[in-house]
Amino acid sequence: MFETNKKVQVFDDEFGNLRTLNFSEIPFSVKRLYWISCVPRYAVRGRHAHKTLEQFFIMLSGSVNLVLKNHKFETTLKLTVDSPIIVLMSGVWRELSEFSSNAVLMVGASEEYDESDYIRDWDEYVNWLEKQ
Ligand code: T46
Repeated sequence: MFETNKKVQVFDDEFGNLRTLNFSEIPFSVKRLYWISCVPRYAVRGRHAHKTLEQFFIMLSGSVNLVLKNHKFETTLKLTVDSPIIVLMSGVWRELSEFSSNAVLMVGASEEYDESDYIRDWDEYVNWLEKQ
């Protein structure tokens, strides 16, 4: 469902923080980056799954709650700048909530944007899962 074992190099000191991720750590070719910020506290984002898209999530600032689930499993992760990078496989439902006011989430994706890859309805998602 997801992996958290990717190595980030940390060069934090009294002059600030510098962290690096080599794309060789990521198990897919990165075709797209996007980032989410200025999310109001009441907002819930995501609420969908991807049929094929794989992604990695890096919290650049602040925090957010990330729920990952399917019809049999559910977990909630609180992502902060010190959390491991989350590599998310395809076929997982995700919901993002409780963005802190300074939250900036960067996402790397295995494909360019394609709305037909999204399943945005839970019942449709469960039907799709059962056919896999
Ligand atoms: C995901 C979570 C974490 C584009 O046109 N191109 C893009 O690359 C993206 C990511 C979005 N859009 C458009 C589609 C919608 O009109 O931006 C609008 C907002 O997208 P969406 O409602 O999908 O936003 P989130 O935050 O619910 O979901 C996004 C990603 O779409 C999704 O893959 O896993 O962030």
